Amino acid sequence: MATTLITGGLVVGATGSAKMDVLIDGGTIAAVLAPGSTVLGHDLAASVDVVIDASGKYVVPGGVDAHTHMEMPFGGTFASDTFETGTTAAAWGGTTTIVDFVVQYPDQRPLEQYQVWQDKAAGNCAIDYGFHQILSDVQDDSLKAMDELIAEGVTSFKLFMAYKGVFLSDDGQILRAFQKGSENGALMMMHAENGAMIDVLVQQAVSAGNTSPYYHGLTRPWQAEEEATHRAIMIADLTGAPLYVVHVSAKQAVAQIAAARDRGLNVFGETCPQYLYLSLEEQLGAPGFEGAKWVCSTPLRSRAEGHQSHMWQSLRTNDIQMVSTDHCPFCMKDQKEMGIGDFSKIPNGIGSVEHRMDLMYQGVVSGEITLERWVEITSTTPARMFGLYGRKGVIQPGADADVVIYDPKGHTSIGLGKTHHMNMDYSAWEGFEIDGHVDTVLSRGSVIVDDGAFLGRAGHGQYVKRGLSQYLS
Ligand code: DUC
Ligand code: ZN
Ligand code: ZN
Repeated sequence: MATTLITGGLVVGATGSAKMDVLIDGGTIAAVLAPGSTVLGHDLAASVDVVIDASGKYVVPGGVDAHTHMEMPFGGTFASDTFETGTTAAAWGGTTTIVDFVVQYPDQRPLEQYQVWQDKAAGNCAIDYGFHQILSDVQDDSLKAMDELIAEGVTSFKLFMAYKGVFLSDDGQILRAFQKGSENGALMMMHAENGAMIDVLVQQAVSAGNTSPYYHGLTRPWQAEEEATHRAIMIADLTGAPLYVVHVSAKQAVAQIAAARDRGLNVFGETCPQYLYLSLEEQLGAPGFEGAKWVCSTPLRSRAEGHQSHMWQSLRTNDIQMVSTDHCPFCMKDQKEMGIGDFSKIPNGIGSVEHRMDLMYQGVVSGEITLERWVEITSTTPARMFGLYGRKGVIQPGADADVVIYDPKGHTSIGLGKTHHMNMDYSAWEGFEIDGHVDTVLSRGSVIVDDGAFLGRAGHGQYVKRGLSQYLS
């Protein structure tokens, strides 16, 4: 394979930035050198096959989106991105690794489902991919499967405190799974919402004729998220399992995570761009059925209550450690439309896998986070959290050459017919303007996006076997 030199750029890492040249040999980073370095008297630029001039641009490790649902069967339909369309869209936006969720529904065997997901992804991905496993039927067989899946590189397991009859595990089941996680080192992931409270509120709203998408938000109040987050933390404390709370949206849930961390527990939180930028009032409250575009769970929160600004603050203080998308796209036509007249039938999910790096970079522009923190929360920490660090999440010798050249003088207009490559008939981010641009994306040394052209291919992406979390204290 070719040798490549990326010259003149500012190499940005989680702990600092410096003008450096990056030498790539095949699929791996060979060296990070002072600009214009010669090696044993050889001018590197004249010796390599390809030189990429990154002057005036940022050179960052490829994004790691640790929470996606490609082709997920959910809400009576399937998430509309396939592994091919979803990973291609991710590549366009500077994400070079995803960690997707294998789903076990009740009565299904985790290992069989793992194989189903491997088959769906194999040969179809444009970027590298790993898997978490959803457990929705915790019994002896699934507990045993947790050990076997770790050997396959599936080292994190998601449980649900909501979605009764679909995903929900009761507290006893959660306790047993966490005991296993404490024993085998798995990272336990939690969808923390009190499903019993929510189910009653939903039933009451629909019976009262309150059926518009806005009520999705009102029937999943922050109290349901805070209570479930607290309960999950108590079970983690009792069992000693490390806990990662997914899609945190309520400031009160952040407070629970922060308090647990202050007590020294291995408790972590993820948020998503929608909880930083979008709100109950503006999006879910849009006229007519429009709000369905933003129906996801946990729901968008009230801006009047200050959740969004608090979430940015939590990213600065490390009360929340990283940002994933929870990419779970559905089209309006025939999918979201299933919930016209009853918001509870709207498939839950938002598509963002293409825009996470840009949306979070805009937080740098607006002064919410630093340039280094941008890299940390979108790449380095996700890699460490999910046992990929060293190979992913960092530009250093020996790492996979997953590199994004980002132009801070460029511009990205998000919207259908502009930058949209996800398989959706609308954009949840229509009209968002980003003061930056993903110019070039390399995946294991291959240029897969360059100057507005997709040069990758389905099948380039490889399965990455993950180790145990490297983020635990
Ligand atoms: N929340 C969503 O919005 N979609 C997928 C599953 C989930 O927990
Ligand atoms: Zn969830
Ligand atoms: Zn999810």
